[in-house]
Amino acid sequence: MSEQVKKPIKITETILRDAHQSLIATRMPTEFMLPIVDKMDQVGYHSVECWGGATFDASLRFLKEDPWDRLRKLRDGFKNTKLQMLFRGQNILGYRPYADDVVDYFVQKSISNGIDIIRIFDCLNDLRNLQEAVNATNKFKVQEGRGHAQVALSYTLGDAYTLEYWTDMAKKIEEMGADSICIKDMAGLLVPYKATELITAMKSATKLPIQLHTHYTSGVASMTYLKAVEAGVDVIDTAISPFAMGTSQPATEVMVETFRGTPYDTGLDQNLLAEIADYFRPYRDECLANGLLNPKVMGVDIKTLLYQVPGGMLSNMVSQLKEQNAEDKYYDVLKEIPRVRKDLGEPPLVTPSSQIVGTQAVFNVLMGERYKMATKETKAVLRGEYGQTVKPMSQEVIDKVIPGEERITCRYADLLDNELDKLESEMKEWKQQDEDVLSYALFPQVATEFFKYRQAQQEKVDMTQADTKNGAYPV
Ligand SMILES: [Mn+2]
Repeated sequence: MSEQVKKPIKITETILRDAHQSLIATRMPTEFMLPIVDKMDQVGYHSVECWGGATFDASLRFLKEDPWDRLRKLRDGFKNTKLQMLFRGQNILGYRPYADDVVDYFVQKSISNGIDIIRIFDCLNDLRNLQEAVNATNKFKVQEGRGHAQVALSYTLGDAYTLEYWTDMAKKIEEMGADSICIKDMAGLLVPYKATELITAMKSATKLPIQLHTHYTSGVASMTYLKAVEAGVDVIDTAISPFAMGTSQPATEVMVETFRGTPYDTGLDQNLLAEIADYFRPYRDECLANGLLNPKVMGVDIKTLLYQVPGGMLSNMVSQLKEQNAEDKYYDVLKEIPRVRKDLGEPPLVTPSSQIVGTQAVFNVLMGERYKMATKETKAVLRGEYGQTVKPMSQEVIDKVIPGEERITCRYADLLDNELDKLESEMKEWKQQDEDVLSYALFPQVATEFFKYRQAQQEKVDMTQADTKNGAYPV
């Protein structure tokens, strides 16, 4: 790039979604977010990521909040800034594949309640699992006058993941009607000079804007952003400093300062960012004091780079081994993880494939015989229910784990009947808004508990007008 050509880098702020999901188990309540929204709205971010991922589950399960209500309140406050969410393709925000009618309706309601940009990913990078959500976004974009379908590729390393693989995917994403592409590096595996190669190659393959999302876990993230920006990336994901670094994103203020006075100058106001950081800093201290924020997740976890395994997956594995009094098997399992990953077609390791591969590796080591026992999820992957992997799965393992069973080669959701009507009939006694059926679809038990809680709260409010003389209170 010649020095005269200006290309301001755009910033997606993650404090209201990934930053607190990564550092404090997604426990930031809506009431804490709202007072700072007005100030955040003045910054001029490309977007604020604030919904989806684990926020939906955590709101209902732990915070006893209606996630739809959070979205509407944030939409009310952010008058100028685009709101962004993370969406797990055909799994929406849940843990099973849904029929297309549920995917469509969830996309529609996300947009109509306030989402602008939907970042859609699949743990196998099987684009067939993303097409319905992209189509739905494009459809409701026209209807609502708001919406942007971003397809995210889960970044990973391995023989199959060549520059040709990534550029080929970029072309396919453009063909499928997406508005932009994200490289989603959930484990912090993309190192700086590889970022130069990757972004250069992808920019030459597609005209779509490219956004880079990474985590600081392995310690290289801000250098990776620097090289990616020099190679032409359009948008980077950052977190305001009190909730940056560690397992979260690079700090917003640091990246803004890095590019100041260069052709990539973001133009964002450091004083305004400082005021926003001032708001979140005491909350960080509070989270450190109450244990919600563990100082362990703030450092550099170099094992992530050495073993190419996401940090969260390693800590799961350690606790699984501890439960079995088998901590001495740690290195055996570490060696087994890439073997299982190969057997299953070398998928990226991201929710849920990371848990499936990790758990199966633990089983293989502890049972003393590989695939003597296979989990329900391993079987489903081998049957093709999660989609197509980049490499073929091991025939030997298929024959051992699901002998004689039929394997699926079509898009799994093509086998599913529409299910909205059935879901609606199951939960109709609790329904207070259209969106409730979607909360129920994603988390049937958790949502039902929440609906009961909500009703009890509402009845408590009614209590003020209750017949106090007769003590006729709902308890
Ligand atoms: Mn992330």
